[in-house]
Amino acid sequence: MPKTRPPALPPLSESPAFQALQSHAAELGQVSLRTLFAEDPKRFEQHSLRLGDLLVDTSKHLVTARTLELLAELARERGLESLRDAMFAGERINLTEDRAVGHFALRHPGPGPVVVDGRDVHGDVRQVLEQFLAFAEDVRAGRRRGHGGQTFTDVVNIGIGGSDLGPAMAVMALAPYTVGAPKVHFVSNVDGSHLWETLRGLDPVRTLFLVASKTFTTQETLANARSARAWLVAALGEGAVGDHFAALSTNERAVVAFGIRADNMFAFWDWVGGRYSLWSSIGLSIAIAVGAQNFRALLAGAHSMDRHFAETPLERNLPARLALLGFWYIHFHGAESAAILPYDQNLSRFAAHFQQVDMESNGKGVQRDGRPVNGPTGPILWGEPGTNGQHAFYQLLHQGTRMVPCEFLAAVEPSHPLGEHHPLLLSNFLAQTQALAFGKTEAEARRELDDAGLRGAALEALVPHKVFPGNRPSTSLFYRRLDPHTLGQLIALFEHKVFCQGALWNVNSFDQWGVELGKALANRILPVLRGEGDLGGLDASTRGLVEHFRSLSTAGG
Ligand code: G6Q
Repeated sequence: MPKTRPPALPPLSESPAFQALQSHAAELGQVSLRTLFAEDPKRFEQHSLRLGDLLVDTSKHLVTARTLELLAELARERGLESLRDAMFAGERINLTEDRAVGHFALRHPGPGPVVVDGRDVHGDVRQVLEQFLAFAEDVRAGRRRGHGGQTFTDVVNIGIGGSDLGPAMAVMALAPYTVGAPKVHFVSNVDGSHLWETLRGLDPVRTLFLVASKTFTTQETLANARSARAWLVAALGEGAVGDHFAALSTNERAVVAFGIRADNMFAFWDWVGGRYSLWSSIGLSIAIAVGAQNFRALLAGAHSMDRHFAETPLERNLPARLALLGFWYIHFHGAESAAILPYDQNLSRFAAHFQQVDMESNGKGVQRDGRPVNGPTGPILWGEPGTNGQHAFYQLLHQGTRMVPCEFLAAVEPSHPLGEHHPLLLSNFLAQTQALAFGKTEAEARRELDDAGLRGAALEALVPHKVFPGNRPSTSLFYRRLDPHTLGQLIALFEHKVFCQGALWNVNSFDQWGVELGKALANRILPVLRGEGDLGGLDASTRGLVEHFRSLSTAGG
């Protein structure tokens, strides 16, 4: 299977569609959302998209129908559609690692063929899926037991990055579907506190460990896995390891060398990128938490978004719409960051997961053909669930000096109906999008203060503080309820959004060379911390820090 050749794209500034967008942006100028809504009574209908029960309202954006046309033109000019088609054809679009990008194949229900890298992978994918779902069901039903014959009450997933964030996010998102299942914990950080605090209170007899590592060489994961193994062996003896450890990996040799039985290992493939791997056996923790049927529904939801992405014209295409709007603010409004704000407590880790997916995929300064990019690329992505964020950082969103485009997520039906809680939550979600978009003018602020009885200098002194500039764009994603199918749709939607933006900037969204240098340097510093190495090779700052460590540390001193 040949690699997809990197296109020789001109710099954005020389692209005709980009230039047309520049003129258009100048014409639009400082147009306000108040004006855009006043001029077009059908704006909501025209600017919102749907897929099943999922409504995506993009009307509160500083764009017109013409802006969207020009953005779609730009996407075509940058080859977004052909790159998308190449991904779905299983081509090696991850050029620097010479790999196909096949996470879509993991959620394809069949019938096959589903071709990745020139091979029909459908049979292999289904076989491993059935194996790990059967394992999950056995654990849940108590058919698979620990060394002493007891059922598992706790499952600890040990992994980091893509082998942690996606599954941890999904297990939390689907918490209402986990009733009666073993409790699933996630340990990722090499900071011993993470494992220690997790294991404190767990019973080794009833604890199952899943070591999730595509490469099975990751320093943090192996350190945690070794310590977990020692904890288990101290309580139950060496013979217990086989019954209490499973591995999710592509590296069978290393798994077996660690002492995990080959029949407790669930494989996947090098064409599954770490941050796109929750659909593979890396999702075993999710399957144990929610059961096989719900895991299948998660896959089905994602597949429905794959089909939408693959088949819908760019003008009505959800991932493309989100990507193009994000691009518009980065290039034409100087936006440097973007926020994901779920009004859905169970999506508390959604922003953290997409922080990795987005920033590791598109935080690049070099194009696919090796030339530097000559403009901004991926945004700084962040977010916390509402309404907590309102009492923390929304001040900056409303009245600060930066534009932060926001993506709100909310469910029509609550996961837990509890008195008035859900209407309260939703009224806050809707109010925030309104306040961001339409703000409060000086005249309105003055009138309000006047109504409150303030007059003269006291009133004038407060007016500027009470003004909300508005024109702060947001997308609202409003779905029926956060069930597995919907979660699958949402995750795939944001994955493909990142893909589209990568295509616009012509960066390889599927490698992550930027994480390598720190790893290599840590390996060089480790012996120095142990007191084995020579300080001479270190820069003055790092040397000073190491000396401070040595002077205070009981181990080093
Ligand atoms: C994700 C990255 C990275 C990776 C971790 C864990 O796309 O590749 O976050 O998932 O470094 O790697 P292993 O699964 O190999 O331990």
